[in-house]
Amino acid sequence: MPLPVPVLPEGVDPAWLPPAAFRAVGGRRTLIRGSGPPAETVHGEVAEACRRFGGRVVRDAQPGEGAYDLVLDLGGEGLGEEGFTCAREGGTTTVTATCGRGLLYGLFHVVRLGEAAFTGAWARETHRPALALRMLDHWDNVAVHPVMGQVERGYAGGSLFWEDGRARGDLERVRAYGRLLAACGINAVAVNNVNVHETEAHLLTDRIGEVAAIADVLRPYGVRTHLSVSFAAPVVLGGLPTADPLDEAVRGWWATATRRVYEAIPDFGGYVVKADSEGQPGPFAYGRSHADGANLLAAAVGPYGGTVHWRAFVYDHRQDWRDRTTDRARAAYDHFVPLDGEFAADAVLQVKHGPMDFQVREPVSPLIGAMPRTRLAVEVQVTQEYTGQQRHVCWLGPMWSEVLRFRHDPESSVGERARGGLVGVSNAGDDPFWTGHPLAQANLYTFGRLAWRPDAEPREVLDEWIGLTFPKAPERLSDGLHAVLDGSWRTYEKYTAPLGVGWMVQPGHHYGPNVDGYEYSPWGTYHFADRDGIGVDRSVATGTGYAGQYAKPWAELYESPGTCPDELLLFFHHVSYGHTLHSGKTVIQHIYDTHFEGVAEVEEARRVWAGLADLVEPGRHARVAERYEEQLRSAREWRDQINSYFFRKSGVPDERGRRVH
Ligand code: BDP
Repeated sequence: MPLPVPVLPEGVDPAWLPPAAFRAVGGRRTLIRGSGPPAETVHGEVAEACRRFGGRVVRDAQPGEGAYDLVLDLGGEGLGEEGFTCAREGGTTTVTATCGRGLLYGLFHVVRLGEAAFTGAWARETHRPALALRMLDHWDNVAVHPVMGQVERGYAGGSLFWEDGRARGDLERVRAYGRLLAACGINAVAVNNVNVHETEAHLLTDRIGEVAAIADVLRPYGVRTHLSVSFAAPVVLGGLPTADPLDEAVRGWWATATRRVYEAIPDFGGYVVKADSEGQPGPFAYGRSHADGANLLAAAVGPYGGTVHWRAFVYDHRQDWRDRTTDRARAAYDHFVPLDGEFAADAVLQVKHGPMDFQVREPVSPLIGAMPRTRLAVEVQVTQEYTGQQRHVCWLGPMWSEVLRFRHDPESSVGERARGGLVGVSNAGDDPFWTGHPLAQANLYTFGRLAWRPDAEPREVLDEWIGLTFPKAPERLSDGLHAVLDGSWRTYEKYTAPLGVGWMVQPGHHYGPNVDGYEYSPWGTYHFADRDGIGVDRSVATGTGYAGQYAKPWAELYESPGTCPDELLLFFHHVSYGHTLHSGKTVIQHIYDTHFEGVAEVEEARRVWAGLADLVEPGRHARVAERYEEQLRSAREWRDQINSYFFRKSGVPDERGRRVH
């Protein structure tokens, strides 16, 4: 039975799959061969497109019988679970896959191509994802948390999955979400927060039925469901006296709990664990290592084909800020590198892309280059906690692409090292535009596509997003969207904390400037600005030694202010305000200039957007326009506070005579 396309509630934006995106597929004669859930999904999509645009769809005839414009054939061999081929010959476009998910991805490939999929002829191309796991972690709480709300660091309304303390009864919107995810290649979702509070802990046991209901609606879109669990579950849920990973009763408890999970969800993806981090329980309490902890859970899920995603975000958030030798940036490497080779095959170590915490500019985590015998997943933050909270436009494609292409050594890029997958903290919620800021949809889409192909050109991915979201966009619209999105990450960087120093944000909620907010804080994130200079000395020679965690040539390059790239200078070094950058400017003048430029760029983007009013549907246009007002207000606040702060510290006026105080 064809699976009907999900029906969106009135007023909900269809994001990158409006009906018009299927125009080219709709008016054709299509043959679908093969069965199984994703093939039914494919059938439903094509049937709906035919209903709208004419054309017809036939099941299971032989390709030769009658002439078809499009053949979607599950008969291919050797393409794995997700691969497909696409070819066009004699007026027929043929997509072949071995498994249903491949067929689904093949259909969305054709949708992306639009008319071009039915023009000319081309030889068979093979498409396969570079990374097998392309996953979103939702930091969603089932119950509304008194401080963090329902979605921790969520800027798009409430949770898509949970409402009023339980799984939504109507999961049609979740089904529509699965469809959007399939169209950009995402194949896994963790449905609850990594900070597992008491209510959420029960999802693992007595509330697994709610998770199973979600898994049921995501499955036809090839999306597997994962769960964040508490390391203390055997104590909290099982009443055992300990959660010691080497204790037999604890191992037995996890084995039983996991068996029940798989009875409810046979294709369950596995567990996500934040342990010994920011107050979450972990193996340290029992004098055990994080490999012991991860392997305990790997042993539970492994026999069923599941994986444990063990997060490397482990650091001491009760540091003494007067002690200049402790350095939060070192923590993940110091904790985990000694454990390389000790993790079980079904354990994946999930590492944030930078050593700190999703700042607008960080070096790539040295840990990613230092654990060759461990399956690693790289984690990025799609939700814009530190990049404007979906009130500012900040398209992160270029940043992620830089990370994924970075090479710790000549052998492999980060994208190649991420054998355990690419994970993003989701930016979606129950907002009518899914992501609060309609342009933040581009981040979600880009994440999925870069996970499929880490070496893809982000600008080309953006073109795809534009084409799918605004089918038949006139050139002026697509130029305008590029104008406001392409450089938006660098614009954001310009008007916020300078040169990689990070963290000049309001503590707690992390929106807007607070020059000394984290300066005397046990969380361990400092800039050390005084009257003479600014920056954190992380050199081996005189600083915390962090630079030494990299392989050559990076260790050498970062070690000296003379060779360190400008954009990371203050991450690695404490320098005087008069220090000259490679750009030829002094640090203080760079700060002033970038802050003026950043605001001017936001003003310009706001102007460009206003000029697109006739080309964008009014509700969407108005939402973005309203957010630009806030972005501009906030960018000016950043500029004024940062410039005044550094003027007062340094006493150096702007050489161009602008007001900096
Ligand atoms: C930080 C967030 C916090 C998360 C934490 C994490 O501020 O809400 O719990 O990361 O990744 O960025 O666990």
